[in-house]
Amino acid sequence: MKVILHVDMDSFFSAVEVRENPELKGLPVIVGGKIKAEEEKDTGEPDRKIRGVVSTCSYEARAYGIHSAMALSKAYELCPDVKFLPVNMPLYKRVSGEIMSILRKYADKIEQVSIDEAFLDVSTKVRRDWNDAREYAQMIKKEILEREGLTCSIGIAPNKTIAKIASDFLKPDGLTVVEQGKASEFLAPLPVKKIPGVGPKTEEMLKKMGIEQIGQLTSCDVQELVAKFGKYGTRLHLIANGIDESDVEEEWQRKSLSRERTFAEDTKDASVLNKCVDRLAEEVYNAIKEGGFVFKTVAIKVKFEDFTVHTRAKTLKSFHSDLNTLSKTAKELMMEFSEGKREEKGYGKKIRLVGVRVSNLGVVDEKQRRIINFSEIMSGQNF
Ligand code: TTP
Ligand code: MG
Repeated sequence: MKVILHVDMDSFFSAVEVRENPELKGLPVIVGGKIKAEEEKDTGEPDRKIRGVVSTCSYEARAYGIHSAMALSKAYELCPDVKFLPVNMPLYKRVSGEIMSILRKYADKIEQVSIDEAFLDVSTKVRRDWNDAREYAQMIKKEILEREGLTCSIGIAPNKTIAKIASDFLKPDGLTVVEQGKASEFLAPLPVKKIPGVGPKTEEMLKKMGIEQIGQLTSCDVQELVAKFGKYGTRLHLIANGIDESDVEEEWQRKSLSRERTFAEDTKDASVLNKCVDRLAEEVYNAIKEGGFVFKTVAIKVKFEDFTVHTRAKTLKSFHSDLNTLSKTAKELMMEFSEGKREEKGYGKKIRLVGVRVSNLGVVDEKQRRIINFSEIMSGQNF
């Protein structure tokens, strides 16, 4: 039995902001505007003149008709009291990484498809029936809620497309199971736009053909769909019939794991810097442990008060997975920037941000008793 889960976080950016600012709980909240650079200070003041669009909003804001991609000015018109927060991408990326580490533990295979959603193949984890699958998903929801304070919606189905449609079926905090053999029954009454990839244009064209619900696609002549949409026509017909053979594709492109922190006040204090490196190393270590990774390369990043960025990396002879090696290596690398040396090198500047990264990641394949190396590439991007 093939069991696929699609997990999608609820009103992701705004849910994270509400978590960080509990006084916003229960209020209409929008996150949007221009992307806030990591170093920009958040004024906390709603800037009604701000241009840009809503990235997302809380479900309380959605009750006013506000939605993603709406102009901020329009959102304020609909709800003058709405709380506005600028996009804080580094924060959401970090939370996303933590959520993906939790999900990874539950999956045979995982494919992250956006910052807040992933497909999980859990076929070998769920052995008995679809009730088993439901309980498994409840465990995942519980862990995400307990550890991250966030809710998600999950769809469970025999294939990816139905799982995705199912996760969207009940939101927020939903759980929808579509059992094998019940797919077309589940899909039939849904509007065609629920099929991933069907945008307003396709929807309009289908409407002209008299097709508004997914069920109507099943009784439609495939040739007619192919004539209108080419190959995608065949796919539409298959999906409507509950068929999708695509596999969950593991993200072998994962190359590094990192954590970084900006100090409240720029510092030169070696003990503060070392403490910070230790803490970051521990956070990275937790992510490694949860993901079941091993690492070969440790790197640190330092951003000075003038925003110049320097990185130092060391590749070890073999794979490691322990905290001691990680923090020891990171602190050794940090020595380069310790006060004496910095002055010598002409740096002599205060530090505003420190980051710790591991790359050259592998996973231990217990069956074959060997380490599968993700990639030898060490990319300097997206530290
Ligand atoms: P979504 O999962 O589409 O939306 P959501 O998580 O905010 O709400 P829900 O899933 O409960 O319906 O997108 C995930 C994040 O991506 C979202 O929190 C913000 C960002 N995003 C944008 O920045 N612009 C957009 O137009 C959309 C749709 C999302
Ligand atoms: Mg979402």
